[in-house]
Amino acid sequence: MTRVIHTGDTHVGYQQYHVPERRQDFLDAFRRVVRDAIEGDVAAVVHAGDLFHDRRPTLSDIMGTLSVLEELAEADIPFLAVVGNHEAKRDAQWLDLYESLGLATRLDAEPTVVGNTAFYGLDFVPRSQREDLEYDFAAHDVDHAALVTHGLFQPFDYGDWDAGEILDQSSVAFDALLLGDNHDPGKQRIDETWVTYCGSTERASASEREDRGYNIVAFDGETRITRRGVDTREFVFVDVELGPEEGVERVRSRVGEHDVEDAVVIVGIDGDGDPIAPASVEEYALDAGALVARVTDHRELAADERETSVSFADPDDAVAERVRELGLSGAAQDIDETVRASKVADANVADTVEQRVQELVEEDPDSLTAADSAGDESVDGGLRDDEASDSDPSGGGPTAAEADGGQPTGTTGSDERPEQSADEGEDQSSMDQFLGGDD
Ligand SMILES: [Mn+2]
Repeated sequence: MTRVIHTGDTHVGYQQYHVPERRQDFLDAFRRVVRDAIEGDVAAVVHAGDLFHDRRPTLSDIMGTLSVLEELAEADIPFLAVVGNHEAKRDAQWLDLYESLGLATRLDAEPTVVGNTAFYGLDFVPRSQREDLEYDFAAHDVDHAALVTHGLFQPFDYGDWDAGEILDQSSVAFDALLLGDNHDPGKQRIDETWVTYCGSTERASASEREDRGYNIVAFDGETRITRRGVDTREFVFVDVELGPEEGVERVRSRVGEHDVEDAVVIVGIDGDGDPIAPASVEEYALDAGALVARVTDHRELAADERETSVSFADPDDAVAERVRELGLSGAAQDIDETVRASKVADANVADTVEQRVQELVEEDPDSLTAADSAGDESVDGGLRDDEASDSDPSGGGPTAAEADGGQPTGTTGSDERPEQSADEGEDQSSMDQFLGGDD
């Protein structure tokens, strides 16, 4: 029997809600999974992509992840992984750095055999490039085979990549597809093959209400998939339906029913009643010891007859949603990321963009043509996990400010203005330093 942990969507480096504690939480969750692997003496940790939240993790994110992988290596447990859409760089990948240090194996079309199972990998592939895929995997001579990959797959909801098609076309018969990208865990069968998402290990969005965890997959004649939870920071969800005469007192008292110490408190207001200043509720929760408090007043959204429901509790979400609706080409999204969200210091944005446009045009003269429709491969978040990599919290700038101030926002706004610090640029480690690659 070969028993492995299947995890993914770790999103190390995500400073959610702009608080450093949240950034630490994502790394801590990864460490918990690895310690479970060591305690449970599994044969391998299989990672289905998005180890990092974006393609420019800071040096401390890289070092923190390194120390977790070292713990795993000391226990002689291999770390087998693929590259997800959030962290993908254009050339060498962060995973290659860890592989060069003997701490990881980047799975590919050749089998990596652990016990009685051959593991294969397929990195995230943008939609426009999927037609060319051949699903040509080298043969193995063990009892079982699993493919690890990253994307939104049918038959799961929101799937834009057909897992059944991969199974039909693959040169190797798989017992399981171990997937990342969709942060909601799930498993389904396609004929004899299990297709399963492990889910994220920390809440990368307030829409991830369920407890977080990972899969344990055992290959032993048949394939068995079970789940185990990960201890994460408390999120307190308070959904208040106000009556006609009710107001802020009612909301506060509902929040007061919960122990919010060190928690992320997410308050949603619906129904009738008086207008409410979200700040007063957020202050109340913070006074009670909450780490973060966010209030979304759905009544304001309803009054504005908005067709889509966007959570303005996190302006990053709102911006990511709008960018997604624009249906930009991959190249345009790349440039948007540089201008709005990346950690490029303001003073360097113009030069960086000029350089990027030149590179893009050299690579492919058509790269700046608009995508056919919103929701093409350029969409780097959205349904996938609600937090596009473009929504990197350390950026912000005019677009974020517009979305935050120009919409009927339910948050205070004032505490959410991302700090656009030129200093941050200095903290950026380029992989060039490590691998000599060209990013
Ligand atoms: Mn993800």
